[in-house]
Amino acid sequence: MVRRTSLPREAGLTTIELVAAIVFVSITVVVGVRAIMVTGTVTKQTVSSSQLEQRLHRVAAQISEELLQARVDTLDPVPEQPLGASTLTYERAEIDMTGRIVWSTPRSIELVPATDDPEDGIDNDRDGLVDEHDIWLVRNAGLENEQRSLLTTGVASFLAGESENVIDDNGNELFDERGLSFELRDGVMLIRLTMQARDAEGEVASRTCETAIRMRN
Ligand SMILES: [Ca+2]
Ligand SMILES: [Ca+2]
Ligand SMILES: [Ca+2]
Repeated sequence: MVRRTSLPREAGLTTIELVAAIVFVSITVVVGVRAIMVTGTVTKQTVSSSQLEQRLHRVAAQISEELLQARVDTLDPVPEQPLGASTLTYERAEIDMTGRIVWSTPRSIELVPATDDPEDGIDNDRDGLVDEHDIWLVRNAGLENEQRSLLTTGVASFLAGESENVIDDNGNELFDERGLSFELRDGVMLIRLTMQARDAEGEVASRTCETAIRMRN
């Protein structure tokens, strides 16, 4: 008489349960990772109005602080009406080791199209913004040891109310000015900036600010 114990049957059930448990855990992990990825994407692409406002004023303050020590007669180009400028090169006052004021090597603030979204009227990188631009701060501009720092992304292609038609659509006496615009008027630099971001509803929000600083001689 062959005696059969219940051990193999119990072991078999345990194995099936174990496999089922592993599959369940794997699915849970995959779903969890996907949820994190989706959440991360939304966080990256959407910005609340107050966050956009804060970002706008932070960038405007950084640019103002940088230009506050720039010498007016080193500005290239001189950003006067009717075009102003969206990119500036200049020298800046700095304190050397002995406490004396010296002039820096050339620096520049540059507005350039975002790498993944060339200017063609199409949202190539599908972030909800069309032809958005970046602002770069460049130290040792044009020299072998040039250093580039990204100040911000999400700058509008044109300042709020302006478009590319050789008309001053927004009535500020500049023609077709960009999302970052410099204008020198009687020794005062006007810095205008329009930034954009997609909000949680998928709408493109836009904010603009204007800052004025007196340039040093
Ligand atoms: Ca584009
Ligand atoms: Ca885009
Ligand atoms: Ca204008």
